[in-house]
Amino acid sequence: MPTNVTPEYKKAEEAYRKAREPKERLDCLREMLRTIPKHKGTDHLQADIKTRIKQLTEELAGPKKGGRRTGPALVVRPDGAAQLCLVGPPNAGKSSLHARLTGSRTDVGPYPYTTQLPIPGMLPFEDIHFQLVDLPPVSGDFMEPWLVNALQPADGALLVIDLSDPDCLEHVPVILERLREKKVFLAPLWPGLEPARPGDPDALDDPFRLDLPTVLIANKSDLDPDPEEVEILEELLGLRFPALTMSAETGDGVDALGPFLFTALEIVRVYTKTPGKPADKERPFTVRRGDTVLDVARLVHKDIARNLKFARVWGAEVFDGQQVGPEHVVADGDLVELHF
Ligand SMILES: Nc1nc2c(ncn2[C@@H]2O[C@H](COP(=O)(O)OP(=O)(O)OP(=O)(O)O)[C@@H](O)[C@H]2O)c(=O)[nH]1
Ligand SMILES: [Mg+2]
Repeated sequence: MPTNVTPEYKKAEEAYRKAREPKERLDCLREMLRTIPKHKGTDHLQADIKTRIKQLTEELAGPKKGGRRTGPALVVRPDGAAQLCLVGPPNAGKSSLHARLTGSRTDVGPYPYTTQLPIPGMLPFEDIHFQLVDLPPVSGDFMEPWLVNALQPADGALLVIDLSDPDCLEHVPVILERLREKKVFLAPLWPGLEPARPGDPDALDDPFRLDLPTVLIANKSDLDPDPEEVEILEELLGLRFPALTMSAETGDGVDALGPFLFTALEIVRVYTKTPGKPADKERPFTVRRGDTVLDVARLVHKDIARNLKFARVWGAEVFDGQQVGPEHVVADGDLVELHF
C-alpha cells in the first residue's frame, strides 16, 4: 500500500476489512475509490478496487434477465457464530464431512469434482451453530474462478485431506499456492490458539489480502492404520496447521470440531433480556473475546445500539445486575439487559 494515502482512505479501508455483508463491502469499496489519491503509485490499487466493485455489483444484481449468470448464488451469506469453508483436493471427503456434521444433503461421490456449487449447512455446538460451506475442490489442474470470492466472508477454513491417499499432504502446498496467487492465505494462526502478531507488515500491505485461520482435517481415519502420522507428515512438509483427525464414514473424531472452533475463534455467547421481562436463555447472540456491550447491542438492533445508554449485566465477572457502560467487555455466558 502506498504510504501517502489519506486518513480518509485508511478509514474506508479499515471499514472494508471489517465489513461482512456484500452491500456494506460495496459501499466501503466505493468510498475507497473516492478517497484514494489518484496518481501513478496507486494505479494498481485503483484498478483492483474497480474490479472488486464490478464483481460485487454484479453479484448483488443477481441473475441477469436473459443473461448467462442464472442459477444459485456463488457466495453464501454468513450465518451463525462463524462461517467456515471446506477447502481441499478432489475426493478428500469434504462433502461427506459436511453431510455428517450439518445433516446437509450435499452430493457425495466416489469420483473427483462431485461438488460444483457452494452448499451451506449448520453445525450445532451447545446452544450455537457454526456455518460450514461445502465447496468444489482445489487442485493443481483446476479451481473454480469464483471460489476465492466464496472465501471472502469466511472466518476460517477447514483444509480437508484424505489420510488414505499416500500423497495427501503433497496436495497441501499446491492448494496453498493456488490460493496465494489470488491473495488468499491459509494461515495456521487462530485468535484463541496462537494469534497473529500485530504489526506483521505483510498483513497490512494489501487491503485485498485475505488471511484465513485454517485447521487441517485429516479425514478417512478409518482407512488409515496409523492416523497419528499426520503430525509427522506436517512436520516433514514444514506445515504448522492445527490438525484434527476424523472419519466422515464412521463419525470418529467429528465431535472435536465444534469445541475446537469455539475456542480457536474465541466465541463469546451473550444472552439478552428486555427490562421487566424474562431473559432469553435459549438463543444467545455471539461476539468475540474483547467485544463490548455496544457490539452486542449492534447485533440486536442498530437503533438500540445508536441510543444505548447503559446495560445491566449478570455473569461470572460482574456482580448481579451490575450497571455498565457501552464499552464494557462481555464474557461468555453473560446476561445483558440493554437500556436505551
Ligand atoms: N472410508 C471412508 N470413505 C470416505 C470418508 N469420507 C469420504 N469418503 C468417500 O470418499 C469419496 C469422496 O467423498 P466426497 O465427500 O464426495 O469428497 P469431496 O472432497 O467432497 O469430493 P469433491 O466434491 O469431488 O471435491 C466418497 O466415495 C466417500 O464415500 C471416510 O471418512 N472414510
Ligand atoms: Mg464434494
